[in-house]
Amino acid sequence: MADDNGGDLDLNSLETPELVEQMHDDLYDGLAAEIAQGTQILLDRGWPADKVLNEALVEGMRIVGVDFRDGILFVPEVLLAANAMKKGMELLRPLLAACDAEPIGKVVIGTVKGDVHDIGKNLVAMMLEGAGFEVIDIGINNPVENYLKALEEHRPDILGMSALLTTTMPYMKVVIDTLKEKGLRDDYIVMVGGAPLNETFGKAVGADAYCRDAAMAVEMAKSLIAERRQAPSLRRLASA
Ligand code: B1M
Repeated sequence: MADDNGGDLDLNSLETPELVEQMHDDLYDGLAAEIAQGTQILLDRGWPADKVLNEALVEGMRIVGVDFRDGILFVPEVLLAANAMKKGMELLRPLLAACDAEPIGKVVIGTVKGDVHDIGKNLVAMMLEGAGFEVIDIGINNPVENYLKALEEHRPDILGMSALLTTTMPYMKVVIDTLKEKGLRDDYIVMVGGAPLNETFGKAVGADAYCRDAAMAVEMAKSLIAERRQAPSLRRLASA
């Protein structure tokens, strides 16, 4: 990253709004070290981690996404941008996940088969951890067998699935239908998310909730767990 005179630009010398704009440019250019430095400067200037995440990193990645869609950026450049975003997220992770309390629930989360997008899923995992959930992240490109294995091993309250492609999102139904066939569907709360999904799709595949973003995933997880924990006593009352 160079300044207008061709010299190295000192990110520390920028006013905060210019720094945020510069970070959008640096993310676009896949400059990981600069993104890490900019993230740290914003934190040092007192920005909360979620503000840095949303205004500097997620907004920068939104701009990348538009030019990727329009054929201005290609996979290698977008990979560099994703890598730069992850460097920033690494610094935010401990801040977003700081929580000493007992876990309020357990979540297994992973991106579905055929899909390697993991930034949104990682963000959801981080925010859930920050809200006090224990999160088991099974990564990307998961066939149904991986989900079943993780569910059996970890016995979570919630199964979370992510998909970013219109071609991979139908796989969520494969996973849910397999759970049904095995008589396991009611053992878990199933939450789904990813940019191409919507509420109607979530209902159609048989999920308990569609989550538009990470904040909503946290709210949903909390309220669905509370509902489920209350349900047995309600059932007892109904049969009394
Ligand atoms: Co891809 N890609 N990509 N890509 N990529 C998209 C998704 C696309 C929309 C770009 C575009 O055309 N505008 C497009 C999909 C079109 C479609 O299907 N409708 C696309 C395409 C086409 C492709 C390839 C096919 C390109 C190619 O090879 N020709 C290819 C497919 C690879 C594969 O998966 N098999 C591909 C590859 C890649 C990279 C590898 C280069 C890279 C991924 C790197 C990585 O993730 N490690 C990449 C990226 C970075 C993107 C964009 C630019 C950014 C995605 C992202 O990280 N967003 C994306 C364009 C876009 O979405 N604007 C694009 C930021 C993130 C914070 O948001 O992931 O939406 P998001 O997550 C949100 C919510 O959706 C929600 O909460 C998150 C946080 O708020 N959420 C959940 C997500 N998961 C959740 C799970 C939950 C709950 C909520 O569980 C409970």
